[in-house]
Amino acid sequence: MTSQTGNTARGRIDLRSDTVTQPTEAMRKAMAEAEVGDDVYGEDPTVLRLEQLAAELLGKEAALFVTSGTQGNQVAIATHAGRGEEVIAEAEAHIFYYEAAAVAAIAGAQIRQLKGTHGALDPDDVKAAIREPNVHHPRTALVSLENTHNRAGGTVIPLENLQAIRRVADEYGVPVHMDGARLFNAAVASGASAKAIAETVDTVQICLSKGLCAPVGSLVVGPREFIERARQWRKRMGGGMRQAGVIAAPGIIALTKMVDRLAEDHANARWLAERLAELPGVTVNLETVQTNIVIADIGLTGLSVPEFLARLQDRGVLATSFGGTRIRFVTHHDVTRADLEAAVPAISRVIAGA
Ligand code: TLP
Repeated sequence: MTSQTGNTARGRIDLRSDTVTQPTEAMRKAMAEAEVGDDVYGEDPTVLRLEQLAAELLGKEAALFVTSGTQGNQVAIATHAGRGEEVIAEAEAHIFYYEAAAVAAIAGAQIRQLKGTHGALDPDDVKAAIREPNVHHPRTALVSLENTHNRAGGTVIPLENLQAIRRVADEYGVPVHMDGARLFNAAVASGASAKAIAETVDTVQICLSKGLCAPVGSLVVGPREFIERARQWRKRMGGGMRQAGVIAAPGIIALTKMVDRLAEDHANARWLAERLAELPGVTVNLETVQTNIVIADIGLTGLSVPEFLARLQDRGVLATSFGGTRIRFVTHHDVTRADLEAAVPAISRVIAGA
């Protein structure tokens, strides 16, 4: 089964996430031919190449290959923050919402949630949330940002906002981490380089297995001394891998060949969002459709989300529940415009009860 036909061959249009993509043929070939060694000994040449490439792309000293976005965020957070400390994050950040309370369970820190606007924090709120030294207060160990912001609908955090938060954090000597699971979507959508975005933070987590089509893996990128400490956290969390070049090889293709085409996913998401917004009972905030995620509120269709999703699945289209009356659709490499042209009438028929 090739990457192009992966979803089609299963007879379905899978819009649940950009994580569902199949590796491309070039990725499968690179996996088969990867030069490997034991990465816990630092001897896997392909992993080393991937780490160096990621560091260069983001303008940082070093990078660490990890198993997943969650592991990358948690390795980074545990390296920045410890037991009894505080991490400032947006109220619906992935690190809070979708990582099984790992910040509490692993680093032992608590999250201070701040409500953002389309995922962006107000720098004044960040300033007000940084703790003054006092016996009653936890130490503010980290500000963690997310770009693009998943639960805000794949929104891009404006560069000026990141720079303003950086200035506040610098004033108080607090480091800044970015959950950049979809950093390249932010770069492609905004026209800012990944390096310019990464420059505003100390450490970044990037995912290879979202829109970039690699089968597995993420990287934590930052200062060399930080990455060496993060390496021990990765080992502690069971993420020390051996001949990991086999999975690093498609990651190199992800970073070098798969970034520019994200623009196609963004155009497809926009197209889908505009069609969905025209359907009776469906509400879409088009302002938040900035990358490859579309959030549709189906509250006025009279159907519940589980009913809607089940009926849609019967028609060969998959999407996910996003809480309340909302559904998330994500575009990616393995869905074409033609797939979306077929998905819209299917969605329309679900609403019509036809
Ligand atoms: N997000 C997944 C689910 O966990 C919700 C998805 O389908 O969108 N940060 C952000 C912003 C993410 O969206 C994700 C994945 C992660 C981190 C975690 O990456 P993995 O799944 O590799 O642990």
